[in-house]
Amino acid sequence: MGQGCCTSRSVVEPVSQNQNASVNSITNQPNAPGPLAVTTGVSTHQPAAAGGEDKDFIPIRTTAKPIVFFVLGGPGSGKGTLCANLVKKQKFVHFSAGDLLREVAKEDSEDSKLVNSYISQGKIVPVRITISLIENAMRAKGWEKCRYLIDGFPRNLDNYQGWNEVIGDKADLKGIIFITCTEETMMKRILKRGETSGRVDDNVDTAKKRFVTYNSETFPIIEAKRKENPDSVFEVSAENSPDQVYAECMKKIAHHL
Ligand code: UP5
Ligand code: MG
Repeated sequence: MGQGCCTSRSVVEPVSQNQNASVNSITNQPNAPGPLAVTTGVSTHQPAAAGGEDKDFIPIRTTAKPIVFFVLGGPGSGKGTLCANLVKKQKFVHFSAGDLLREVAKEDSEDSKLVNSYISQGKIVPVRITISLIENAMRAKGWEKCRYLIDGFPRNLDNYQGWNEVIGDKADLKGIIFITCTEETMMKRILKRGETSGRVDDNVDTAKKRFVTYNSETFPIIEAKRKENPDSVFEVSAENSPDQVYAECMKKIAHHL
């Protein structure tokens, strides 16, 4: 399963100078935080006494929304590998939806049989299962205290609607890190990993089914997001070495961190 460590995060947004420490004046900003947000007037500089004016006092706003990036790309393209580097170097918290589901598949329950059968056929597990795993995992890590990479989700329109219904405005979704890779490279990587992974889907037949599902259901989501807002899709080629993939990704997302 993906891993990472939480860091206390403050979204620091200096507002105009000459404003006293007025919380209301901050929440009245057009980009005011949502219902879970906390606003504070914290500054290293002490504000002037009530009624006075202090030119140097700059209030700071702290939002209580987790920052989220979705990480999408074909099967075996290198989503998990890139995420591991982002965790190591940028202190993200990483959840692979596939890993969360594989944990469920190991249990002895009705859901586990269902999940196992979907994964073995390269099909997409019903969103009610996946979204609750993701939300629980984020809450267990501290919710707004972390910034998250959600790897391999959303995989289709239904997944995306599930996210919007359950999490939606409660998170600050920055966009999709979209990893591109040829099927030839992906197949080679899957089969190499399959020598030791023990994954029920790391074989030629299931990999081919995963490619079909990716092309017909996941790729259209990325295209739709790109059409809606081209700046919310951060495309990265995964044909190069993991270090180069990481560097290219950082160039694209750095200004969102
Ligand atoms: N590798 C990686 N990057 C490399 C590089 N730059 N150069 C050389 N080698 C590189 O990498 C794969 C292999 O390639 C590794 O051996 C790695 O060392 C090497 P990895 O980083 O693991 O690729 P990744 O894209 O994460 O591959 P994965 O197989 O995990 O992607 P999938 O999207 O197929 O799998 P996932 O686990 O996300 O989902 C599995 C199944 O779960 C799905 O098919 C579906 O049935 C189900 N699922 C859902 O139903 N809903 C969900 O929301 C999520 C999953
Ligand atoms: Mg993976």
